[in-house]
Amino acid sequence: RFSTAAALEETITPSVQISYTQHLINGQFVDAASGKTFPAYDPRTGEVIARVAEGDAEDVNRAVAAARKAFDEGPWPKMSAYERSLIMLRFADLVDKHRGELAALESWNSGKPYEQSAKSELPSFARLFRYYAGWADKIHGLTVPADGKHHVQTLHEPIGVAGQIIPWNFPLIMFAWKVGPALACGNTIVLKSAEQTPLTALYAAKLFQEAGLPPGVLNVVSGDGPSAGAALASHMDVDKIAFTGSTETGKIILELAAKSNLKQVTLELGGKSPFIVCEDAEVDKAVELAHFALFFNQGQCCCAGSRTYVHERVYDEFVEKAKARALTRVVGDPFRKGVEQGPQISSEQFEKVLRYIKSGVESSATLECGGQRFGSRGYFIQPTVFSNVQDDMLIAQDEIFGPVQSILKFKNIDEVIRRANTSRYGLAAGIFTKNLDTANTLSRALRVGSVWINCFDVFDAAIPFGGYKMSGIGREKGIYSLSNYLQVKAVVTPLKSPAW
Ligand code: TXE
Repeated sequence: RFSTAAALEETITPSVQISYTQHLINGQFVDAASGKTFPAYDPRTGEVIARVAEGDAEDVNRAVAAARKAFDEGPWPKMSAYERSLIMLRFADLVDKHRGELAALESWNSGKPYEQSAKSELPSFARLFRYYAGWADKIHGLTVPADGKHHVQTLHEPIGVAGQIIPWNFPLIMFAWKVGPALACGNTIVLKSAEQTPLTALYAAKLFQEAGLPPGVLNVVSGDGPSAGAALASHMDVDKIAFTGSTETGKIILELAAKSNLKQVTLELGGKSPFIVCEDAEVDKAVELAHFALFFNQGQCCCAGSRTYVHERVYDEFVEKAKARALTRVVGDPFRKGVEQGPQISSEQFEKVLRYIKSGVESSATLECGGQRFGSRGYFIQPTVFSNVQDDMLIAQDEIFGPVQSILKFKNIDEVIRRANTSRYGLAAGIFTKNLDTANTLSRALRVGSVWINCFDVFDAAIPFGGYKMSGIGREKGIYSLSNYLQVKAVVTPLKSPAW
């Protein structure tokens, strides 16, 4: 039961004003140096909802200069860590206070269900900042037992100016994964939001000013990747760049960092994650979890379980039920209660997903359901299920980033390990089994950064996340993310007393 296409004709008006559309540089909202603006869209209709300052190299220069000054002259990196954590906690309280507006803005500009934004993503957003606030005053160096008569210690210092480039699929959550650890460690920041979703980063940055963050510590520039993004990645005064997006762009970022000042780089890139349903699986539960693993957030998740491997013994039943479940997925206006799936983010992504569906049909996978756009305007796509998918098909190899489930059959564990690991990606995997030996064998053998056993997409602030292979470099969240934003300095002092 898709929601009726007619229901899309009357869009629900979100209850929020778009108040912030300029760059935030040095604590001030300012126009682009060029005076240019670009449109932000409502993906339900393709209509323009705001015009936003369009940053280029000059705006990035200004933002980096502000961040540099705020780092070099302080007070931020020199402030007591406790004071830094209090500002982050105040920010989290303001996020709770403005949860409704932030969630409405997030859903309006990205098309994700409002209930998902308000009940899951905004609480996680505030939680992430509280988590990192907790770290701020718990970052210690070590005392080192070096040979000889020396007192040796390490200082864990902030790196300096962090450049951060984020994507559009989770605009606020990605903001938190980047900004949280950078601030906790005492860095200053220039963040470039995705051109598809510039609005919530500006709103959040405004709340940070209100929470008492000193000017220049967090600067937000909106604009395109090849202009503003590339200027940030290649800037000589940026000490570190963190990026989330496509593997293709990740390679460009690494190259720009190498060609400029060898700034440190962390990358969180694409995926083609296996979701493995073993022969002992309770099929109904496996179907529901595999459905969530793929279709959540319109299928626009880097870790989506986009290769559903099902053991031959339960395969036929699984395919039948996966199709039935996809047919009941409620597609519609993301502001309507009960809607599970809104539109894709943009016309580009909409076209890309439809191209992959076409390729699946042409490569003779079996189209079980869906396959078409949904409705006649905006970027909605029917939940789509393919069975009989083979490893060498494009739909089993490339990141589709849409509501398209590909089901593949396997016979035994060794085979599925080999096949799951042939991907160039290694971001995540799901395993569905009651057998502990099978779960242990698979979780150790799979070359991926996250393994979810009988669960999926568990994104606690303390759990590290990142990729093997071409899914990225480094880990975000948890204790591991702090090292992305710290330099280690060894300090050596001779010991004068021969006895001590
Ligand atoms: O990604 P880009 P796009 C994947 C997904 C999607 C595909 C393309 O498969 O279909 O990528 O999406 C900035 N220098 N993911 O084109 O280009 C850009 O402005 C510096 C997976 O949107 O990687 C944006 O802020 N920056 C992913 C960010 O990079 C540049 C989430 C991401 O855009 C740049 C999104 C350049 N030359 C897409 N070019 C995930 N891992 O979650 C672009 N950017």
